[in-house]
Amino acid sequence: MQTIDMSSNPSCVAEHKSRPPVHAQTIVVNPNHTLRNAFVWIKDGLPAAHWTPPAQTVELTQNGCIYEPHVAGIMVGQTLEIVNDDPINHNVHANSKINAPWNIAQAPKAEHKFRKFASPEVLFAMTCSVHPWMNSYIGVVPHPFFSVTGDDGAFRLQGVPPGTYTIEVVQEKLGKKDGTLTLPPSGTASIDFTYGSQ
Ligand SMILES: [Cu+2]
Repeated sequence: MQTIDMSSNPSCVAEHKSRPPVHAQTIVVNPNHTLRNAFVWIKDGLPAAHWTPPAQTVELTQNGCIYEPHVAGIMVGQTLEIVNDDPINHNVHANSKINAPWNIAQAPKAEHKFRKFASPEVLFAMTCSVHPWMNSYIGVVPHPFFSVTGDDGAFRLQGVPPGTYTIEVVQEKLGKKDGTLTLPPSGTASIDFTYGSQ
């Protein structure tokens, strides 16, 4: 991925004086040729149930004019906690379509902001109205069975009841794929997804 050019904003550049160059995270390929930052969730097949969101917040931090993490999952009704660690203004814009979109300014080192999402929505972009290179993605899920692939390309969904499920993976640039997975009454099951030529 290309190095992000922050030269239009010296304050952002200053934040990176002692850091390595920052690259766009549109597609991040791990050393083992797997994809990082792919969002994986159970799209269909769960029994009808109300899943209570955890009290723990999901944090989205603006640090050096970059969002961290780049991709996050959150449950319907769970709190997103937005943090500005930078000495400059940011403006967080949730580009959601099912949930009402919002746009909030956050001053340097300001108090944290808190937002919740009322409806499932996988996946939408968070952008910054001040810094065009800033983006991250959020998946809002009605249950706790979601994951974001890490530096080994793997995902793990734990505590899933036995059943047959549609598992969907969503990558911001490469799009969506799904597959069917049957989980036996005890034990585990696995599914692989591949993008590009095979
Ligand atoms: Cu910004």
